[in-house]
Amino acid sequence: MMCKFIFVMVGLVAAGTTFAARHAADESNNPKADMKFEKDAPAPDEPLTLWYRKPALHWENEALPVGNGRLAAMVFGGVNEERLQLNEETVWDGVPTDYTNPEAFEALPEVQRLLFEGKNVEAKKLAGNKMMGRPHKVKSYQTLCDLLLDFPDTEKVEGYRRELDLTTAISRTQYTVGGVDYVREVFVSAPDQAIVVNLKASRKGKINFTARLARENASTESASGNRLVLRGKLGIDYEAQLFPMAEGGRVESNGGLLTVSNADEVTLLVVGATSYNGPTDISGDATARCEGYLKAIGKKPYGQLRAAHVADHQALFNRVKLDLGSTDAINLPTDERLKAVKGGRFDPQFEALYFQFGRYLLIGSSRPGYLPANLQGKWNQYYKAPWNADYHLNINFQMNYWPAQVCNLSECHLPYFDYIESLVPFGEKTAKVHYGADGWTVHHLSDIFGMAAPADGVHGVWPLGAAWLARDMMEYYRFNGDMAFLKERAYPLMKGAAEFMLDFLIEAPEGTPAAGRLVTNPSHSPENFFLMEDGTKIEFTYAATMDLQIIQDLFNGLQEASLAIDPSGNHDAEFQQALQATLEKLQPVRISAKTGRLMEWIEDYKEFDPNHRHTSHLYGLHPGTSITRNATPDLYEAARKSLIARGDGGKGWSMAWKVNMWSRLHDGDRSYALLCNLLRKMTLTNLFDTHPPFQIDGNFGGTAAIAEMLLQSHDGEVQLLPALPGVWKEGSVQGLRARGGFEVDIAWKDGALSAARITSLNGNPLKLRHGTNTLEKELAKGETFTWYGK
Ligand code: FUC
Repeated sequence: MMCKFIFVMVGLVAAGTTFAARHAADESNNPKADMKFEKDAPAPDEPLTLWYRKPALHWENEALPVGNGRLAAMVFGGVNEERLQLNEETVWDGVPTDYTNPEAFEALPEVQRLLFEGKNVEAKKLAGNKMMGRPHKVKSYQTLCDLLLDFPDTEKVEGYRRELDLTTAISRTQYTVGGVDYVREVFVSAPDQAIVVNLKASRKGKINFTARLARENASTESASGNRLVLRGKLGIDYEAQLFPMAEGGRVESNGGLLTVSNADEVTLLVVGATSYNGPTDISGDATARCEGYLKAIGKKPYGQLRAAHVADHQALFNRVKLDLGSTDAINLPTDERLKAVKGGRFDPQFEALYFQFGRYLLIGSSRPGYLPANLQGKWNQYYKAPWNADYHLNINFQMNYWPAQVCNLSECHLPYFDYIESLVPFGEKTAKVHYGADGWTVHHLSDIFGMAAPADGVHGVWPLGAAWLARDMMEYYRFNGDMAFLKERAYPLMKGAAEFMLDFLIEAPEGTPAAGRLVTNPSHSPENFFLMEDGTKIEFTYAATMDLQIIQDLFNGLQEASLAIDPSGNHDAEFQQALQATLEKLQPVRISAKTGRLMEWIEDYKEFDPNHRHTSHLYGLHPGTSITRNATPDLYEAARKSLIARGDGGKGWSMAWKVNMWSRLHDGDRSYALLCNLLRKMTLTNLFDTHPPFQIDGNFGGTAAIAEMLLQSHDGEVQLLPALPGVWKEGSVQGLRARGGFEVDIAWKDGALSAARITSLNGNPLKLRHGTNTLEKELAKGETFTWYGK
């Protein structure tokens, strides 16, 4: 098919306009030209490729992400101008800060009394004045800089295609101008810690461009070896350096502008670093770090850099394969495919692509030794990002890591735990200063400078963050069976979070619905408002259902951990007894007599917004495990009613959460309907999730949800195809991981299991389930077993 695209881009950048002024106009740095695109680009033969027939105009929904966990880039694929927006994970505004507020503890008893007396408005006012962190705002994660390439202007382009190959983690732009084929590849290497841009042409001497690094309030200069250097200071110092390697032609660098003339092939290495050493120390040497990275790379040829990068990426990416079937939609460019999906087209390979894209994003934004993925992974073009691209701890950050274990990316989980540990000293201080409590606590968001106090508004007075984060350490143990991790890292950290709870929990007085029971106070159900009897709209309360479920989950995890460490039951016995006694006295989760749903709050309040995006009170269903079909059938059915009442809408992450919840309710078709909502309503043409705006948790939650539809292991057994939708008639998945330490391959046909191949990683006993069929089996470590479901 021959088809001609003509598009006109408006708003050419006037020569001499400052970078700051242009950047303030947001997308104005993006490639622009009047250009004709002729001849269709060929469809790729690799189904795990995102590809397009035009350059990206907009960062958020069109540019393509590449990253190595620490550095990241968004690639536009322009022809006359290329914009690469670059990130380094520690480029945060702000400085190490003590966020605690010594007045908080004094106000606590009065706030608690007011809440127990039903004076929620007064309690909220007092808490807002006295209990917030000082300061109670964090600053933003920021862009490192742009790399802008200017090519000789052209008006006629043939065979244009830009793509992102998930299997190699390379973004490639190719086109033909004047009979010369140009290919540009961009990747971010983990082994070499650099952003690598390679430019090739089909004829010698045809590579001509200028390059510069650009950012607001930064200085740029040329340095030895034709390097470009960009430097600036927030609280931290940040720096980027570009080093060119050219074959043939001429390379010059003057005043921060690199000029390449008539080269045969060029590779640009961009490195970046800051002075950040950790939450309380920003005295590092960004320049020395950048120079160190370049020195370590030396003069490695492009082919060697590329091969090392691909091998490193594939060692992680290739572990999981998913085949849900295919249609000829596979031949469409990704934006057209998404449009067709939005129009209702069934495209199961697109769903598999979306699944693998989530895995790709985790590999690109979370690597051992570095910071974990924030609200935008590591991809952010702003100086003030939405929600500062921070770490939100009341669902978003945790959701980022839901796919890590089940999707066989255990290494990518490690930054999450390192980060949690880094919060402990700040959490200990916050527990003492704000609550007079032992242990550690964090509230609903954090940054890279140790924020643990209540932030933003009164909904920030929610000291459950540490408990939720800590319970995830148990998940790492459940999948990996790593006893050293359990003993040395998970148990102490979970114990610290539980110690805080033992002090924080308070007995509800006579006359309250929870009289004589232990409750959290103050509390709220993130970030939902209810209506009090007199019609007052408020979110501030005590004993929100989610709190109780998180505490139950954490304490049960500690009991399980203790038994794993010493099966005779003597490990940390006194503390374990305290946990058990507290669990017995904890306010139980209740079902509303009026609606048959799980009660979200201590009283059977009406929600202000019945379709609110958070489904916090169903935490026990997912990601928690206290609500299951077998163990708590009543709560399980009440949870179903609650989920139905909440509706099928929501923000990106909330839709993804609901897919996970419907999977736990074993309703494959409803899971699929919600997955379709996520793809149709909350997915941009570059497959980024949109809250809106772009927020990466929906991608990760969506990927985890697809895995959850195919495999579950939270209820003491490995369940095969627990929520398989009718439309996925035939398919297979390989390389998923299950709790207990199993690698699982599954094939199905006509909706029924064909075969499952289970490999034991730790020699634990295996209990398998498919529908009502079960099988128990002893497997030695490394042993593989095939089951046909009967
Ligand atoms: C929570 C959510 C919002 C948003 C923010 C980053 O506060 O309620 O929807 O996702 O995190």
